[in-house]
Amino acid sequence: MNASKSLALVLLTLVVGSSLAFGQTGTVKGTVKFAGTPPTMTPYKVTYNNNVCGNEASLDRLVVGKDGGVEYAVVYIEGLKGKAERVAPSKYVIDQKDCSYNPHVLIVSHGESFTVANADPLFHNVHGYFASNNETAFNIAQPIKGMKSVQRVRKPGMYMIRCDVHPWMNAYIYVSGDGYAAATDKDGNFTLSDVPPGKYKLVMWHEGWDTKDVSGKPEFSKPIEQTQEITVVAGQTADADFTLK
Ligand SMILES: [Cu+2]
Repeated sequence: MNASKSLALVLLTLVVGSSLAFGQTGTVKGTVKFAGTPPTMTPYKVTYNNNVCGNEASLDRLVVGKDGGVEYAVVYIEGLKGKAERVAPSKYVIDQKDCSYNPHVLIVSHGESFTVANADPLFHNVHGYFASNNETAFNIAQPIKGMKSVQRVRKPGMYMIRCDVHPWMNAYIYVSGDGYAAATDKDGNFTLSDVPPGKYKLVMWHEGWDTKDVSGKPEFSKPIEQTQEITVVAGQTADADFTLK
């Protein structure tokens, strides 16, 4: 076989192979939206470290974009375990800048590690809690600007992160990012791709936004969870929309 014929054969194999793979799985796509006018989120008044942290901090509890789309909701398929992404911890990063966590919600593949970085010239500690019972999962001190720490999270589920020095700093890590979990974008959109056909329970988790001040530390209301049944058909897209109010 000459070179151009064998190249054609390779290309044909690739095309057939990828279309088969495409045809065997489906997609789940949808939105998380806020119905009506969202409540006004009061910023936290910062009274120290103002040169770095500013005078007011957003708690990022309810972030509503275009057409009521809600950012930072987590959508996942319950009980479906699949392709955990095997990637370097440097791909999963929570940065601390201007006394705020970025991103506010991070999805990490189960069994993997993530990096926390400190871009601020002051002390932050990254205190991770199991969201299920509020017990400490990890606690990392980062006193110096430029520090990076790698943390492994073996147990799947939701983790909340707080800074004990700056009580307004809060973020979430959802561990199980095996392709069947996603955080909504700024307009409330999510996509789960390469889902094997079947009937599933789709879960939408949102951290909740009611906040009360307890001795200068914001305490948050319970997260909101909604579920719906979905049917995934090979080569098709199942739509799933959620509404918060
Ligand atoms: Cu801090």
